[in-house]
Amino acid sequence: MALNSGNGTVPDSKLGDEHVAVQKLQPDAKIYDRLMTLSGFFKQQYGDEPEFYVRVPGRVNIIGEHVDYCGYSVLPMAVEQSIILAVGTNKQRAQLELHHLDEGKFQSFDCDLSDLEIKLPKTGGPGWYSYFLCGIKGIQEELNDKWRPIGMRIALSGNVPLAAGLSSSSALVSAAVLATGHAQGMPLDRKQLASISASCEQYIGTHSGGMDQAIAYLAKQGCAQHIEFHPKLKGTPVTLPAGSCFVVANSLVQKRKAASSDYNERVVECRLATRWLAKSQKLPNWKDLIRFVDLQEACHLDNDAYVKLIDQQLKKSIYTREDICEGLGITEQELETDFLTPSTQHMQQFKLRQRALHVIQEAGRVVKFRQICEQLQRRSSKQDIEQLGQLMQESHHSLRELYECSHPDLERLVALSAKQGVSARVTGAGWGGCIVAMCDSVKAASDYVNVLKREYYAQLPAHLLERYQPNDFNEVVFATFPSNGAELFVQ
Ligand code: NG1
Ligand code: MG
Repeated sequence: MALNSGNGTVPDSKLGDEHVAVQKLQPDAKIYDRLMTLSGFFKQQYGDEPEFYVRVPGRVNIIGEHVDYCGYSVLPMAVEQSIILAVGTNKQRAQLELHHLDEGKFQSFDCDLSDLEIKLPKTGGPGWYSYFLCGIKGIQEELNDKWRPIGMRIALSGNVPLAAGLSSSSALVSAAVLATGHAQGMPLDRKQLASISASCEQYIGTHSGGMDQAIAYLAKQGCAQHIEFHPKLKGTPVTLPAGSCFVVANSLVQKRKAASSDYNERVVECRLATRWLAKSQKLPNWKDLIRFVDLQEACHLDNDAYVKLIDQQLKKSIYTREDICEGLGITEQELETDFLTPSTQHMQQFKLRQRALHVIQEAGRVVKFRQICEQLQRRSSKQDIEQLGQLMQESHHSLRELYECSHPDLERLVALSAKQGVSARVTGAGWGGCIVAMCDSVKAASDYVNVLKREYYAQLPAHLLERYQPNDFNEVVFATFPSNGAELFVQ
């Protein structure tokens, strides 16, 4: 099997694992049955065989929440749940055709690719296919005048829970990027595709960081990844403590991030806090500094000095628009055009100190978490494992108190966990979605899951029952093991 590298044809074996290799689909592959079902559906829709398949996983973030867009590292792992695509191309007709296996829920979509447009409704959030269009647009912009309008017929299916903080949206965007890149004959460099995916998901209107797309491409089976964004994207495998088992529990409170401004409000507060601090340090380019990490570098601050600076410069109480304009020496007009994003124009109040403290301290927790995992490789100690749990608890506390992105139902799950002696925290953006919990063994995880089934899921209040038909709950609370990043198969 050979891959088009853009400047010739390179055998797969020479590309190493920084590239997505084209693999021959083996009947013993874990994903085989799902792909064959999708292949049958593809044939039914389009009358012929798909040319290739794509699989991109969702992820669970173990620690490092709401820090990626500030330039700080995170520690996620890919989950087994994924988006899969069956793809056929058509060089004669630049048409995109999308059929979701779950046709009842996701309406089919088609459009002309020579005139690609991502339309976002004023309310209600974007249609599911918009995420796919983002991916196509990402590759189109990257290739620029090398872009060829090639038609794509797609069948897709996904089992990543939606709007649950497990990154179903980025799995879809990243899958579209991979399929389009391959159809265009691009070299499939994992880091490059991750960066393209992160930038183009912003067409949805969320000013997110790059965590989800990075883990979607850089994940390796069996380990979590420490992902750094600054000075450039880098993934380092982190072996989780021997015997530990991570459990994901979905609160069933859905949070459609793109349909609300909560996430972007936090991004805006972080950017404002960075500029406020930069101005206080008399940096002439204070207006251009929008990530905490850039200020940290410009002022050579370690984490303790950073926290001290925040403590000295940012007040506890709420900043009004007037406070911000006066402090930064800008007009309200400038605030709106240069500092607020389209979905945050309405903001009247800002919390700068609380958001800044969360980010800087959370960034420290990520580094510590990785260090402890590495120590545990050399000598296992109960104390170290307890410290990991402690870090997860501190992260949750900070997300609830300083970042204010928890939810009463998530709090119930975290409290039930604490009662079992299990450390747990909200994972993903929050305001709903999932918690991630760390158990000491597979057996402990299974006992813990049973407790949650009994005490949370078997007693769902009416507002959650409406959305969820109870079954055995295995899809909403499960132990999870680190899976592989993006994959491409041919038959
Ligand atoms: P989720 O909640 O999975 O969509 C979001 C962002 C991440 C990161 C986390 C919070 C997107 C695509 N992803 O994840 O970049 O900021 O929130 O840590 O918006
Ligand atoms: Mg998402």
